[in-house]
Amino acid sequence: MFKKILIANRGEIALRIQRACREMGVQAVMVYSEADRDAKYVKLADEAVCIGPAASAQSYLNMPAIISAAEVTDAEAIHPGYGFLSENADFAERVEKSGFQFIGPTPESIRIMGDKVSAKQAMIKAGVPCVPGSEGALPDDPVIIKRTAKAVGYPVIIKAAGGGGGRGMRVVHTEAALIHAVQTTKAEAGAAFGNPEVYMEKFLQNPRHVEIQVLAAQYQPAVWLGERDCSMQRRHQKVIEEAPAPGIPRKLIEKIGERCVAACKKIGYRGAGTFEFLYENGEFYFIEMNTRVQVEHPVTELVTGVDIVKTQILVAAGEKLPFTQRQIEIKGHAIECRINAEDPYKFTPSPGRITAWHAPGGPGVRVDSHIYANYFVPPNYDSMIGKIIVHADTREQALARMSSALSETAVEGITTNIALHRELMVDAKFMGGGTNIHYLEDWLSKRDR
Ligand code: MV4
Repeated sequence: MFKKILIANRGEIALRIQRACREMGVQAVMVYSEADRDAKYVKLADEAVCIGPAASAQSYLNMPAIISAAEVTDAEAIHPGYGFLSENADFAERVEKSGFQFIGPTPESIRIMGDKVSAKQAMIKAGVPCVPGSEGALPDDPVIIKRTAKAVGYPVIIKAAGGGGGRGMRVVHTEAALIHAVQTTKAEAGAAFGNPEVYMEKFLQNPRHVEIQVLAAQYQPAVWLGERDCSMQRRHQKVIEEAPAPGIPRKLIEKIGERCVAACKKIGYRGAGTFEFLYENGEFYFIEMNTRVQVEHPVTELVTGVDIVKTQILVAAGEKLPFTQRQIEIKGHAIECRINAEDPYKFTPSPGRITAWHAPGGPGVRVDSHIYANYFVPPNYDSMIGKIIVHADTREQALARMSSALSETAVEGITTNIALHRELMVDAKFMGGGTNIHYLEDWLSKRDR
């Protein structure tokens, strides 16, 4: 096992990784920007290195500064967390070329999955069901583009190969609008991602977002850890996640999970990964793969009992998975609410000093957050300040447990979305389970004020 790991991230996930290190007897080196200098998790680290000013581009995205910090502290491995450099294949490559272990998949896997066209081709080859669409990137010939759309059937969606997570997409309803949409998406993709390639898919009108968590060690079968339903989102930002996904037949999910495991073998995948699917009319359609630990990993941890972050570290150190597929059992139901420092109605960020913080507790309640009373939420980063995650025997009990946890949570000095979560936990449709990716935005647009 490693003696020392550098954590190349901030906030709640930096603390989450630090906790895993401590439990494993691994020293944790934190890197931090000037804006995070006073954070408690920085003080709690075995060592800490300032890597630059508040702006992410000069600190958490600054590859030479992070690699230098690993060199001066003699760390053996780098955990990238989520966001920032976590899915940057060039970073993973530079980490390895500098003699450190990247805690994640190979640069090659990251590169294949980062290009959504090659990711989809890999999944088709591996037998994972995908959304019907173009075979690979669209050519320039308008005749072929129109023929493809006709075969797929309108509406179609044009997506950038370099996009993902909702960036660089355009829905097209008619042939009259098709060629202009393809050209515009291409131009935007070239400018935004340095890759003008686009592909086409059938546009699914009312899907749910259901994803499969996997963990893989080299030379060993991968294991899938059930699914998460992440359909409650606003502007491509997930707000609530849960496991298992309500109302989806177990047999069907098992079939998809096994396909994901087979795909891991086929592509030589290592580490934690998430296969994202759209689920509509009883069918799963692969859309993207995430090659990092995700914000919502705790719901899977609670229903499986597996520590995903510790396992990432284990397999990066070349150890075997400490469990087999047969030992994975989904127990009960887990729900996560992301707590954001934002205006509850306008959703504008609400950074500033937290004057009071009372965390919820009790059986089945987990809080993943780096905040504390008198903590200053810097304006430079994502507005998520933590997550409340509950676990109970049934979904109904988990909803009640979350309502109770939210009601005893107090954050003062800034505004948060806690009130929004409290309303959603007692919303009849959400309580019924199975709401689709449009539900939250529709609900918000109809709500008073
Ligand atoms: C789609 C889709 C409908 N049909 N693809 C948005 C994020 C990116 N991961 C893929 N996205 C979508 N792809 C087809 N063929 C609808 C979305 C989509 C969406 C997906 C998951 C969660 C929230 C979403 C919100 C709007 C659109």
